[in-house]
Parts: sequence; C-alpha cells; structure tokens
Amino acid sequence: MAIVNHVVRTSLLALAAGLAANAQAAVVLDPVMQAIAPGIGVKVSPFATAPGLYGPASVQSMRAVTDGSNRLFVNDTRGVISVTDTAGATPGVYFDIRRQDVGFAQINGQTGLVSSAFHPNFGRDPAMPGYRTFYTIDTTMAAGAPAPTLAGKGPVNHHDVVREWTVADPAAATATITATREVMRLSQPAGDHGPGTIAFNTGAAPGSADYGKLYIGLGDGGGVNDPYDNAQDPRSPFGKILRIDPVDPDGAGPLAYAVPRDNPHVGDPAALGEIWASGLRNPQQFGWDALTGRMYIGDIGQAQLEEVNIGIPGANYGWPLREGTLAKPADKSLSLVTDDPNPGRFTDPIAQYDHDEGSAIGAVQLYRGSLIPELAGQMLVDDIVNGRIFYFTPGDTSGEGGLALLRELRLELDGLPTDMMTLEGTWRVDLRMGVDASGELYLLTKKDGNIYRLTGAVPEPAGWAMMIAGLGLAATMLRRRRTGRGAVPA
Ligand SMILES: [Ca+2]
Ligand SMILES: [Ca+2]
Ligand SMILES: [Ca+2]
Repeated sequence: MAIVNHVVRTSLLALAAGLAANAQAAVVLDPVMQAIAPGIGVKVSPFATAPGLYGPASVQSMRAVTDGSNRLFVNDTRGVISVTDTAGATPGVYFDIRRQDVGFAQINGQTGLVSSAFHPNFGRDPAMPGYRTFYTIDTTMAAGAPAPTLAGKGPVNHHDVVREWTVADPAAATATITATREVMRLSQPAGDHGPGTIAFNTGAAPGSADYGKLYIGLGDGGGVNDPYDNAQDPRSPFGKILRIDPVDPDGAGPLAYAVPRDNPHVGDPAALGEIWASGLRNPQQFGWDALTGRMYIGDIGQAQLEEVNIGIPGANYGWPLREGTLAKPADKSLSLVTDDPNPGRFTDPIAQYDHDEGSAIGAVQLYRGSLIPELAGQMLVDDIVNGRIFYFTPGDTSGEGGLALLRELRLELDGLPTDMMTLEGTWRVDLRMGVDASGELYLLTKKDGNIYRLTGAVPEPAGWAMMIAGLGLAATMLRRRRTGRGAVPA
C-alpha cells in the first residue's frame, strides 16, 4: 500500500470501496495535516447552573430576548426552559413541557425538548404579532399521534413537533400558557440526527423579508451515512434547514404555517417549498452574525471532518456525498473520505477540522461583544465532546486547502490556565455556546447544565510547567467554590 503525502493511493482499496468509477480516487487518511495551534487566552468564569428537575439539566442552547430585561432562557432537553439574566440570577423554571398535555417523550439524548425560539417581538410591542409567543421543537412517540405534516424517508421512529406557545404576560418570571398549537409535525426514521436548532434571525428588522421567519434545522434522520437517503432528497425535510412563516395563514385547516414566497425552492414541484438549504448531516447549531446578518451553520461529520458553512438559500452542502471539502464513497458501509473533487453543485465549508482535534462540532458563534476586543469579528466554534474552543476569521484563506486557519482559545480561571474537560471533570464535556443581547459569550454543558461566561482576554500563556500545575488547581478551586469550601478570589 503506497502512501503519498497524506493519501493512500491503491486501486485495490478503491475497488473494495466501490470507487471503481474513479480509478484515481484516493482515500485521505489525514484530511487536515496541520495541528490547531494555541491562540489568545480568555478568562472563564462560572455563571450559573440550570435547575435539574428531571436529572442534571441537559442544556443545549441559550436564548437572549431583546425586550430590555437582560433575560437569558436556557433550554434543557429534558423538557424545561429555565430563565436567568446577564447578572447571573439564580435560574428559575420558566416552562416545563412535561406539565403540558402534548405527549412529550424524550427517547434518548438527541431528542426531548430540543430547542426553543422566542419571537423577535416577544415582550416588545404589544400591538404587533409575536408579543406573547415562543416556539419549541420537541419529540413525541408516533403511535396514536396526529398525522405528520412532513415525513422523512425510511421507517417511523418518532415524531418531531414544532409548537407555538402563547403566554399571559411576556414579562412574567414563569410562563402561564394561555394557548398552544402544533405548527409542524415530522415523522423521523431513526432516533438520532433529528432537530437541532429552531431560531429566528434576530438581526432581521421588522418589515424585512426575514423578520418573523422560523428556521428549523433537521439532521439526516439518523443512522450511519444517511441510510434512508434523506439529505439529498428534495422531497424529504431531513438533512435540511427549513424556513417557514409560523403564522397560520387561515387559522384553520391542515397547514398551520405558511411557506415564505422568497424560499429558494418555491414553485419547484420536485422540492418541498419549506426547504431553505440541504445536504446536511446534523446541523445541530446555526445562527447569524448580529452585524452582517450572515448565517453560519455547523455540520457534525461522520468519518473525519467537522464543518462550518455559510448559510446560503438554496445551497446544497453535499452530505452524504461530501464531508468537508472531501468526497464520501457511495457505498454506505464505508466511513472514509476520498480526494475526489467537488463536482461543482455542492457548497464547501469555509472552515473545517478533523477528528485528530475533536469529534463533533457544537456552536458556530460570531463574536460581536465588547468584553473581549481581541475576538471581535472572530467565529468561535467548539467541539461538543472534548470541549475545546477554536476560532478563526471568516473569509480567511490562509489555512490548509484555502480554508480558514483555526486557533485554539486558551482558558483561564482565576488566573490559572484550564480547559473545559478539567473544569467539568469528564472526558465528555458536551459543550455548546450561547450569547446574550450584548453579544457576550457563554459556555453551556449539556452534561450537567453548568454555564460559564467568558469575561475578558488574558496575557500571553504561562510556561508549560505552570499550565500543567494550573489545570488541576483551577478545577480544585472551582469545586471548592461550588461546595462553599474555601474562599476563591472573584
Ligand atoms: Ca489531522
Ligand atoms: Ca391552517
Ligand atoms: Ca458538507
């Protein structure tokens, strides 16, 4: 077996891999050869812990509302939305879907109350739509459930349901629900790679085309290498980001939302009008740059590569035919990548990292806060599993393959270098990120509901000996602080 640079060229392997159509196809063993180097350091500070009503809070996202209250709503997939504020008020339970008669069922760690989105007018202008509404996506069992609005290809494992909730008073500390309705119900073929994020483009101004449009990120419906061929099927909602107007156009009838006329596939009978982007494996987290309005999508990879994509209406990000900037064999039993070129119809990521560095991309968060000027305009991403945080300049092409060059964010707690694995005391941090209305950054641990805040930059790194000593020391100090043993300087 010959090894040329970082690729293995062997016709035997290519044939075994079902790659005979392209005799030149080469398996790429190390898609990104350059290791991610350390970059700037920031201070991390414990902020709050979400209340664990049904076991440790499984926090997957945090939403700021722009009603001037500085409230932060924290989404626990076990069924709870809790609320704190930028001052770090002790989080209280805002909403508990288990107390609503909707058939809620958390089947595994990728299901449950997966995401929530507050209407951009929530708590702002009582004369305008959305003043008292927020939206959630949750999972229910399929047996005995209403018929789905949209169905993925393959068997039926469970349903994903987008719901609208109306509250009595948007300023209240807990949600008193006065009305609810199903907006959309989807049948999903497997238990994983389902809903990730639902969100409004909070940067869209009232009256603009994107204002009040709800984006719904859906993975490929589950399994290895999209076994039911959902992501490339324009009639399947899975492996897509959908965009809908969640307002029921007639207040009755089967369709409880509208398809925006400016969606990219409207008028194409071969495609669902709801589809905004396609060819995604598990776009669990996406969001917008508050300054430019540009959308960024993280896509969790299978074999080798974790992606950051720019959101473009109508774009096809290639899954399961592409992973990162490389190709995937048509043979679904193979989890590997080859160097076949992009045939042109797929949109490549602007940044990627490989599984030498991590294994699943979490947040994609463009920093527009003011506490850390060193990160202004930088895109921050994290690896869900090991909790490492990387950053890059969107548009930079100085990395391998003309993509952006990633650096690793260094963390310090109370003046001591640390990292999220050490702080959380686990090999699986289950890290996500959130942002407040001022653009400041928070770290969310889905494992236990701990929330941290990034509060400023730190000087250049200490020596290695200091770093190694500091890793354990910072964690010990944090544990003491949490258990009230021993004063720790603020
Ligand atoms: Ca590598
Ligand atoms: Ca209707
Ligand atoms: Ca892709």
